[in-house]
Amino acid sequence: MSTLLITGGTVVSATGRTVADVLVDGERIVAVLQPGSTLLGHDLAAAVDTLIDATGKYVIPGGIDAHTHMELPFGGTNASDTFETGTTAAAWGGTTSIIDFAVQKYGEAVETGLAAWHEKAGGNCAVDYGFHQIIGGVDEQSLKAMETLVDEGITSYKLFMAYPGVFYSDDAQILKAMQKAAELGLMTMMHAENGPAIDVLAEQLYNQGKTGPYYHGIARAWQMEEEATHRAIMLADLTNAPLYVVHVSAKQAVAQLAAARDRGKNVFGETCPQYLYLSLEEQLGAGGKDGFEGAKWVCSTPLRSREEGHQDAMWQGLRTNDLQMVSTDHCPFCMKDQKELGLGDFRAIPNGIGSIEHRMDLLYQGVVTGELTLERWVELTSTTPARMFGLYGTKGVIAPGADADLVVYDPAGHTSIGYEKTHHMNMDHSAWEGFEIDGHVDVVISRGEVLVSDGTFHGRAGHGRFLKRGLTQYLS
Ligand code: DUC
Ligand code: ZN
Ligand code: ZN
Repeated sequence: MSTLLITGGTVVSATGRTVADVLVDGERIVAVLQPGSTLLGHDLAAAVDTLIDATGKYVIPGGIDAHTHMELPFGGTNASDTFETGTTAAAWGGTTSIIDFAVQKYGEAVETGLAAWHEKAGGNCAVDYGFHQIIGGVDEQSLKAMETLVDEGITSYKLFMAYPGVFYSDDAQILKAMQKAAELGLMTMMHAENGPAIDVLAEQLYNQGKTGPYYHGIARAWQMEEEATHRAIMLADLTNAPLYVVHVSAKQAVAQLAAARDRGKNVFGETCPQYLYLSLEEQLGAGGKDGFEGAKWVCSTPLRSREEGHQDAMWQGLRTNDLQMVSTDHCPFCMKDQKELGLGDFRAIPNGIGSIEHRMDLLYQGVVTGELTLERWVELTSTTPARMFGLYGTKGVIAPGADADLVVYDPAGHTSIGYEKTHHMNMDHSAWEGFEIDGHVDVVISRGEVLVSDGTFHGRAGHGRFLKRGLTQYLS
């Protein structure tokens, strides 16, 4: 068991900041100390195996990305990051835990889908990992199978109001699943878009010759997100099931969440970096309405119009806690052979963007520009994900007894994002090409092991362990 001391950094939590030393023994944090303190006469700096000087830097709990899709089968192909490449990229970016989505396909047993996910991830992750369970076919069998999820450490499951014929659940199925979830204490995660209506709009656009990626954003209109968000909230209200709406991008959907929260409901929302920074006009429309460049940014929910103010509403929602978290929805696809499946038909472009490596940096820009406080940055990227998904205490906090998942972040550093520069995700492009970041992930530690330091990766596939999660710790 090795020991490690981080000295002189500003330790940031969700509620404050203080200059302190952090002592790690083996996999755990054992003390947060006054800087330079000698513990019962021991010169700690001389006694530990590893000494890290964090003077002038922030020491934060490792990032938790609660929404990733490694190797997700989608649109006739698979998301291009394996658990090894995706979690390695996560580590480079200061994320030390992920929660990925195990998939139950329609017609398959939940247990089979879950076992397949354990098979893919086991022994392959560089950082710790947990699972949510996608229920792709709500029926008597899958409802029964939900009863065993809590014992498996899987305390949240996802339904889709979109993608008819693939993952889609209708209202009757959602109602039944939420009733079961309320009984079991499971968190219902919802992809809230009206899929059947979107498919009609998409077909109409295609038939008019509007076939480029830009029209993906037109077909998936904000009304489709607002309506589904409202419907999900009402079904959750009726069944008394806590609800977490994933990848919120429309300002009208945030308003629906805010209204429900104002009524005292356990309704939560997540947004993603792409909905804070990118837009329908600039990215989906890159290369013109009929160009194909925009395929890089085809994801669902879609990027929204900047003119309409959705991006500003996301930042505001993060400040007011109408949105509680920022996850990536990391679901990377290469342009070659993957996004290209949708050349001439935007409906066939696999949906997803790769961001796992950049979430901490991109959100830190919100601190730099004054959108967020330093403490809120930590809360949105680590502490709330831990609380929301039953990991808090072990993860999401710098305190004695917690896992030593720590990031030393240099606010005076700089990160130039680019495919040829800082890119470890298994993709042939970067959705964040050219983004210049004020700040730098200097050192990344997972359960006491230094994964990244001095611009070098020291981690390994297999270090990451499966996280058996408890029930949500966020309910009011
Ligand atoms: N949205 C995406 O962009 N990709 C995967 C699934 C989803 O809902
Ligand atoms: Zn989704
Ligand atoms: Zn997703």
